[in-house]
Amino acid sequence: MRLSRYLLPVSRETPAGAEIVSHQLMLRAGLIRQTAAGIYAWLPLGLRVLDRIASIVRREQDRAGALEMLMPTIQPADLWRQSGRYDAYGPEMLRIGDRHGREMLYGPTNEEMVTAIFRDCVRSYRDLPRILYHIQWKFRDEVRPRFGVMRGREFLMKDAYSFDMDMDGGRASYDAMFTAYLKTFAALGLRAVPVRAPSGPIGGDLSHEFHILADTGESEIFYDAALDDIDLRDAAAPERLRTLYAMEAEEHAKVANCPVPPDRLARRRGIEVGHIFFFGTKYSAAMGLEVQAADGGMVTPLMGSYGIGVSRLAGAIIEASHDEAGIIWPESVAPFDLGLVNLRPDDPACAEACAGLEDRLEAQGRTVLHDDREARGGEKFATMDLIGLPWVVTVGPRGLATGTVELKRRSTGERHELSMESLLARFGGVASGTAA
Ligand code: 5CA
Repeated sequence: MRLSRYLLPVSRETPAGAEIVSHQLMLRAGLIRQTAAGIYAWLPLGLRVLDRIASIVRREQDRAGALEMLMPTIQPADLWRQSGRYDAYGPEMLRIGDRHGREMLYGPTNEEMVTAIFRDCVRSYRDLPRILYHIQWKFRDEVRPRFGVMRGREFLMKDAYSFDMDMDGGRASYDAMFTAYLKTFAALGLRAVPVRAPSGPIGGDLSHEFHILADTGESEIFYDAALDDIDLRDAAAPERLRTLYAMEAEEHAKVANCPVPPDRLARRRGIEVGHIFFFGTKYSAAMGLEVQAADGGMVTPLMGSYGIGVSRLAGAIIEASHDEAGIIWPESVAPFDLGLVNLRPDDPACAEACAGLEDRLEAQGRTVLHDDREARGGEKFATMDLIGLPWVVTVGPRGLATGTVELKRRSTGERHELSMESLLARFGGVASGTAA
């Protein structure tokens, strides 16, 4: 992609009203634009990141056996009357009337709708267990939308819903999602701490929030520092993470005898990027979902719901990975794998070398943002640092004379000269975006 044909409104100035670094950087790097309080348009560069985050979330849901579907954003109020949540939800729900005067709403979540759909599709125990999910926009009329996409009013969520015949099945679905979440966040280059959340009347430990540790997080977390040493690639990691102590400050304050010795109790701020619940028959009973069991009797399935803040993750990743110069995208979600800076677009040899490199890297499955604009080198480097592509290749007349280009790694700043052939070999053949 040539930058001269792209839409990348970058800015040097810290935008007014953006309090945290991820919000500032998302605006400055031309990823998003606010269109109303808590509502954002995703510009071309931002959309690439959002799509890559969503596809990692999708991949891990699919691997866990969940089935993707797509439910509408607009829902009839009657559905929510069946569960009793229409009035209970309060002013956070955006209520809409259609031209016939029917009461509608913009969905803040989908328990009611998925339960009604499942109820209408399924009759027998043979159709269970199932986990259904979708990645869809939600609307919550937050009192105080802030921090950009972190606490928006319109936001993209992955929400999954499990249906099981009994408690053992319900627990297995919950565990499968728990493990899928750890894999998802690890693949996004993040270390997430599963925090036990109060689970209401059901009790037990069947609700967890997943937090990314960052100083600007809205929550405060107390946890066993042994968590920091767990290797996520270890097969036993999910079980250890589930059992080690981690609580939000408010819950931690209620714990009479904290099992963690004071010198091992870590206290950090966190951003909630995922939340999973097991709530039994709460919605299935209210909405009349019943299936026939093997013995002929009728059973009300047990359900859980599992959310990930897909758009919030874009901000959370930046909070966890940036420096004074800008964003440092993990390779798995970077909007382009490489930046290509032409220091002298007016020099035919440089222009030809860059065009050739762009084509060949793309043919090898790499995505490239090629800065072919007439602008000073310093400005181009600053833009590349700001938008945080993992690798930047610089081509100039001096290097070309000896057949070399410069390769810089954004995360460490380390740079070295290499031939174009070694560059192509280094970024060859792999579609996933990891350099050798
Ligand atoms: N029905 C359940 C799970 S499917 C549910 O809605 N859970 S939730 O309220 O915890 O939301 C799930 C995730 O969405 C949160 O963990 C958070 O990452 C994200 N989220 C919630 N509210 C917002 C918001 N206002 N802006 C951005 N992301 C949000």
